[in-house]
Amino acid sequence: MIQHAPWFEESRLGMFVHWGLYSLAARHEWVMNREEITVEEYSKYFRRFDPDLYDPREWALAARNAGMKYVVLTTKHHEGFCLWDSALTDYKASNTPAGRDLIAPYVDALRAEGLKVGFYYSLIDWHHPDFTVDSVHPQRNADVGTLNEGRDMARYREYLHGQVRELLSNYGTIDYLFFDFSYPDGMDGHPAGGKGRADWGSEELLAMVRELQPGIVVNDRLELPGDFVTPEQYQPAGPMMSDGVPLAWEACQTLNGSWGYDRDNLDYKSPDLLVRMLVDGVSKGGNLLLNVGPTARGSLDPRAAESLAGIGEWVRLHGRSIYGAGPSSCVPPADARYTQRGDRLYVHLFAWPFGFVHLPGLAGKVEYAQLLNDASELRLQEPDPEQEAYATTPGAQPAGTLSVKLPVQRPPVAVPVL
Ligand code: H79
Repeated sequence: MIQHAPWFEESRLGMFVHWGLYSLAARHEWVMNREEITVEEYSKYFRRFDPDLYDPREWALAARNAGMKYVVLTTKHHEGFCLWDSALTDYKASNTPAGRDLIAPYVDALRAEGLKVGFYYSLIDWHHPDFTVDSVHPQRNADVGTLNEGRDMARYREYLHGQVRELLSNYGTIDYLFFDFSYPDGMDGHPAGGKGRADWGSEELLAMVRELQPGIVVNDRLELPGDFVTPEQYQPAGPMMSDGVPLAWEACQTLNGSWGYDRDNLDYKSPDLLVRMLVDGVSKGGNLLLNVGPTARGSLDPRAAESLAGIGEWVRLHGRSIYGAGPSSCVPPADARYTQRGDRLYVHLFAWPFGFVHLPGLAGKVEYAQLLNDASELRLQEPDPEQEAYATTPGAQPAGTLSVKLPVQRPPVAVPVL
């Protein structure tokens, strides 16, 4: 448990928003890197950034209806473009056709919906003239030596600290900060190497963050321990630990493999899979930060909105097994996960068995059982001691197994709202 911010692990579900100039390219937020686009070429997006449909109240509403408790927006991604009116750069929304600070209305909209406010800030910056060309820089295959002449990471570091100071000073209470990311050994063995703690001035930066926002939670990507760890696009095999102590963790996941709006990518995870990812995470003590990539006009893609609605429908009926819940010390049967809150054990069945679900070790331990979606009683069948004596054949239930009678059909999730 994060002592100074219990809200974080109680929330379990948040919304990540990736929005920037890459939303115009609409082919992945790493487009500048993947296509080795120069700062100059990339400016075609800066000149055309005109989000006429931007209404963060819609994002906030979609998040709330999906059962999310916090939202995290890319104030600046690796491309270097800033959504707020930073005094430290001209590369910002206020100098595009958008013509204004886009972070203030975002913060206001979240607060109005009772959501916690999160910022993502990229440590990497492919636009800043002092950020040295390295193994993930778009110009990594050019003459790095020449390109790095006159670049000075000390000046970039000052810029980075100044920008974080702005973000944490000018928008009231900020609950959450996601720095992205360190790669000290570089990527793919590229001779230009990578960046880490010394480049970012991580200790000093983190101290400033805590001083400006004492209640904030910060992730673990400064190459220093943070408040929580951040598996990206995978689910850990079990609770995440360090020296035998459980860590707070949050898996960030995409809907379709891309973080930024990716128009032609139709590889969407189904709401059913997304719910299983959420449940799997909570059963292992983690949060899910689920991403959407709004369009360059600022609206949510209808397919993303549909996914969020699907999750929301499930969470509305099953939230008691998610919010404030965590792992159980009991071991679930195959194709199932347990989540637990106090003395309530929640059994999530990923495959609906026929007739009964058999729960090893729970005989004599359960007072009452019900389905969560409609609070209908489930009848319990304690093991028959005479039968148990003979339960030595392969496939027989182990001693102490409680059987719970189920309806033949998995109950429908959706119920009419009256
Ligand atoms: O903001 C989202 C991503 O853009 C960013 N973090 C999330 C939250 C991110 N993308 N990739 N990474 C973090 C990890 C880096 C992966 C890399 Fe590669 C492997 C960089 C170089 C090798 C994949 C292959 C990306 C570029 C080439």
